[in-house]
Amino acid sequence: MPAARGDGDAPDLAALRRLAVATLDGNWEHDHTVPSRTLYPHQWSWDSAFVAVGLAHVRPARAWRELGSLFAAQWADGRVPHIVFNPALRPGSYFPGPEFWDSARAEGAPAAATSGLVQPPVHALAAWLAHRRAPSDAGRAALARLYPRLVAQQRYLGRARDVGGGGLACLVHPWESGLDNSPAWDAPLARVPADAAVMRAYRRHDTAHADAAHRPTDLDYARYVALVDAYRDGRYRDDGLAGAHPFLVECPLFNTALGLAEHALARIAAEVGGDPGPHRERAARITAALLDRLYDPATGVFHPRDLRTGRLLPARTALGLAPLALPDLPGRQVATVLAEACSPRFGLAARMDRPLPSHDRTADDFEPLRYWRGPSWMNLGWLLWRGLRTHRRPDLAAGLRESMIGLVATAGCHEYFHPDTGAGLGSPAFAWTAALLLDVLAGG
Ligand code: 9WN
Repeated sequence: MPAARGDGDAPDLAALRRLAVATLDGNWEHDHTVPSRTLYPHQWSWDSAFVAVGLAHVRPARAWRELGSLFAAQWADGRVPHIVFNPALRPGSYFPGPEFWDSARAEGAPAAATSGLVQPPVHALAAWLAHRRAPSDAGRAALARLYPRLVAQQRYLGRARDVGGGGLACLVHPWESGLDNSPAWDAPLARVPADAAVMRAYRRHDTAHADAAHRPTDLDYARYVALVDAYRDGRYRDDGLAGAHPFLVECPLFNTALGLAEHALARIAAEVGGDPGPHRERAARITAALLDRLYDPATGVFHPRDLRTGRLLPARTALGLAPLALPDLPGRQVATVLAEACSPRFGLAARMDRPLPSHDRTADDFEPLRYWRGPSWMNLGWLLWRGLRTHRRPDLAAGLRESMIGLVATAGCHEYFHPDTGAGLGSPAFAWTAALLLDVLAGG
């Protein structure tokens, strides 16, 4: 049933806005927003950043609480954990839960139980956007409190995680990319020794709430578990990662977020009495490192680098389009990335006939139903939409915006959408879909 279609089938924008606000209100949990009441009942790192962007339009005080509660769980080394567990929930409400991560035994972990991994650092951008959308004295004070924490987050990623030594942060687990089972990770993940039977010892929570055919497989999960085991056994220390940890990759989307964070921090610094200069310099260095290490002139797009082999990973996923969001991406790369985005692989157009997919729809391993292996996701569209406006392509930005609004108007605030039909998939009341829709409706 259409969620918010008006007369003549045009989206009813006011109804859509109400639906988005109701979704965010329904997922609000004392000091944060859960991505989904069923599938993801705790607090997730990059979800909270996207949510803050949307909340700033309608519940600005909550936007600052959202970011504040996440950063209250920051580790002493600056890492912002990818999950902050809600102690009020019963054991088993998510796998892997707090007992599996065992963060209490790691040095510098906060009092709250958390995971030991990170997610793309989109928080400085979110904080800056929240401030711009709803400027207030309380917001400025919250921004000033967050600033040193955001700087510490960047320092952790830029130092402890620069395992490759080339100025980019490296990921130690596919969960850190936010695109967990993207085909980009297939080759490096396949080298992680694991047996799907290991999963008999655990109870997956996701497949109780979502179709197993849409989710990562048991073998994927066995490898996810093995990677956490390895990192946790070293108490989540990053000093011996090089040459030892079985999964080490540099991701274009993650490092785009790292660069965007420095651009945002430069503006935040100027606002709260800090020095924007070092942030601008770091932003320029990150863009240069992305070009140097992850851009492939043969494909014209960015690819993750596998630090175990030293090679670029060949899959052409939506990760490779993300650097378009960088304001200082040179014109040549803007043109080649746009050519890829507008090709039949991704189908971006001023009038889109299908939603933006998360993976090359012409690839053999494109799967329209399985999570990050094809379906359309609002956060990927939103990042690209921002890039299109930054690089002055209002025609394409308008086409993508219309497509994103159309998805929610037809299917509701689903977690992700079928890349051909636009049917809603995954969790039906998903927070970042609602939040980013609010931003898109407001024009960014
Ligand atoms: C593991 C919460 C998170 C998102 C990720 C998405 C999914 C978790 C899972 O859900 O990951 O972190 O259980 O599959 O891949 O991007 O942050 O919405």
